[in-house]
Amino acid sequence: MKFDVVKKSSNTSARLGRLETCHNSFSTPIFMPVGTQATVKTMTPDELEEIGAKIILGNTYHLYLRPGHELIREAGGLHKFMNWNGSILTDSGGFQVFSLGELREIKEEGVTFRSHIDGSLHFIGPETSMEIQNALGSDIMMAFDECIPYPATYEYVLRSVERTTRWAERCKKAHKNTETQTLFGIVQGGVYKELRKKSAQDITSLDFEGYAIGGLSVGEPKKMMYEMLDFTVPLLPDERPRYLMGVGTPQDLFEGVIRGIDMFDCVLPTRIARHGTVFTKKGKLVVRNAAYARDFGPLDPTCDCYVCRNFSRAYIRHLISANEILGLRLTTYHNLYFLINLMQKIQKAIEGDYLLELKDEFFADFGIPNI
Ligand code: PRF
Ligand code: ZN
Repeated sequence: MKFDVVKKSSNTSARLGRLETCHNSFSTPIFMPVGTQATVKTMTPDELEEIGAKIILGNTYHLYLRPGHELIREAGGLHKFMNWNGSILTDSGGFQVFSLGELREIKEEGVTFRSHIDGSLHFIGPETSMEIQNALGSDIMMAFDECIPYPATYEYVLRSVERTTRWAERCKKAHKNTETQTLFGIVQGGVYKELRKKSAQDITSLDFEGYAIGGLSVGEPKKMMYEMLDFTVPLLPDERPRYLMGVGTPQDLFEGVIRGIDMFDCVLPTRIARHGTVFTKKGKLVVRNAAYARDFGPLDPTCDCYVCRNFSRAYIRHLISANEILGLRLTTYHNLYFLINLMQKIQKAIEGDYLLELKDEFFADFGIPNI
């Protein structure tokens, strides 16, 4: 992997970057659609390419359980298995396993958990996570970390930060395909500045090719998340990509980029799409609502995506009401296009150094209070 900062914003911490993997190269900041089960739900790889997606996210936990990483290795890796020729970043399984609650047990060695599919007993630790991600053949792999829920006590977060560092060291040692696969470290620390600092120092001292900020957007107030970013991002090396994990509302994309984040992923656009909610320039719109039964205009009159050029709110509402699969495909396509297109506008705004102006305009239209 290669990463270059191409241009810096003069009045924010935003930067325009260029990231190159073995599969493609793309500009940052970038939004990564989530493809947990070797598919971005409802989207074909051709459609992803058409909307300008360059890198998607896959999940170690899910693919290990089903269909199994050995099967994907046999298929020639995840890219080949799902026929996606762009880049893939895989999450380590840490976060997904920790989300299981009662079904898991954390020890120094790793995490024992029960499958959400059939209740069978499994173990993932730093070494197994690396082995699985090596088998999947993702372009960017994530270290196996412990993501702490909010709220958590200082003592608990401290112990977990120390463990995440020990696990990160073990990940570096266990990572095999260093030529073709890049490993990112993850900074934790909850909402304690002191622990964020400790985690950032410990993780950066291990010298990863990129750094993620984990443990945010886990229930803390938004203001607190932005404060943590203000504090943590400057502790990361300037010349390496920075990834804010699991964050990606339109507001968070702007606030993250302004604070120096280069990569984002979030299930939000695809998840709300499947519940009949779409992004528009004027904010979110629940197209499933009866109010749109006779609205023959596009989802977003300012959007030039395939869906907005060809279908009406009334038609899409009808598809969703009738439980027709196409409804979910169209809302998903539009929502992903919306965020990817927004990121392209953000990239241009960094290039032309008018990011804050774009943000003010976007927030005003979308209906986000600008502090
Ligand atoms: N760690 C990992 N994956 C994640 C997170 C984390 O902290 C988050 C937190 N927002 C989302 N996905 N490994
Ligand atoms: Zn559209």
